[in-house]
Amino acid sequence: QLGFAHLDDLPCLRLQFGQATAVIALYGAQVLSYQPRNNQEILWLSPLATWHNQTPIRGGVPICWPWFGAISPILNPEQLALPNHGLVRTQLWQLKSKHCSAEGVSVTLETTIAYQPWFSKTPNTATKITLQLQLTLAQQLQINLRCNDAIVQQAALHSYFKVDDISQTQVQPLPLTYIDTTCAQVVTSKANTATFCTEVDRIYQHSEPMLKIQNSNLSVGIEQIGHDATVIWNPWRERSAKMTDLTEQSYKEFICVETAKLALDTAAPLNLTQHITLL
Ligand code: TA6
Repeated sequence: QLGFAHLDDLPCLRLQFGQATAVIALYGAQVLSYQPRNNQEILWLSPLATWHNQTPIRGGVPICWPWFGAISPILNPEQLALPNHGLVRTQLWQLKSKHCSAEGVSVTLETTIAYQPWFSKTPNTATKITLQLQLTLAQQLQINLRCNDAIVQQAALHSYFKVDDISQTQVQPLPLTYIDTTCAQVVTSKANTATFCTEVDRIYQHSEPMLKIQNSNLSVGIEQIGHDATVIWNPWRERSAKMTDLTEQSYKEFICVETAKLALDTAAPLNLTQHITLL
């Protein structure tokens, strides 16, 4: 089944397949909820999330495109003030198609954006780029992001997963080496498992195709296809206190496991898939 829903005044689509439900906002094509069975929420959405005044929604599965994070002064010598995580989190997407069958329910959302690459030296040469996000609710939740233009681009599905207690949460298996973004250093760890007792902001290159979040009462599998990196993030207490759309307790309730394509060296069409499964 497929229906329209509103969260406050946010236009959303609601998908249902058996007991499973998913909600996706047209603003940012952002998945906000995935419940594989009644009242078992897998994703985390901030109680202070807002979408007004061009603010990205805090939680769910934000789409980062065509760059991830802040474009650093090295990549962006003009140091233009460009939004963190790209341009489409605050874009209104349109429902392009829908499909319901015995195997699942699927919607495709599309947005077209006039885009001039941040590294372009030629003024006024923006071209129109179309992005598609396909969301399929079946035995698992499948998210697929595609851009058929072969432009230099990064992308990430910046998923926020709900946890009972961040200090009892583990993510694995991860490579031993990662970039620690909190201190801009490459770190080699002895364990292939991430645990959380302080701020964590890590970029893992070449991570396993299937990751697992182990929480005190449930396990979630995250399969990634077409990605070259995984990002793990929890802001912990001090950093979240500076963020207006997180409560004091929020950091205890989520872990971001983000599947990403970060290499800037290829100009191939983008095709990223993330499958989320309750194990
Ligand atoms: O993915 C990790 C990260 O880039 C962090 O460094 C942190 O800034 C986070 O994403 C959230 O970014 P946002 O733009 O949503 O506030």
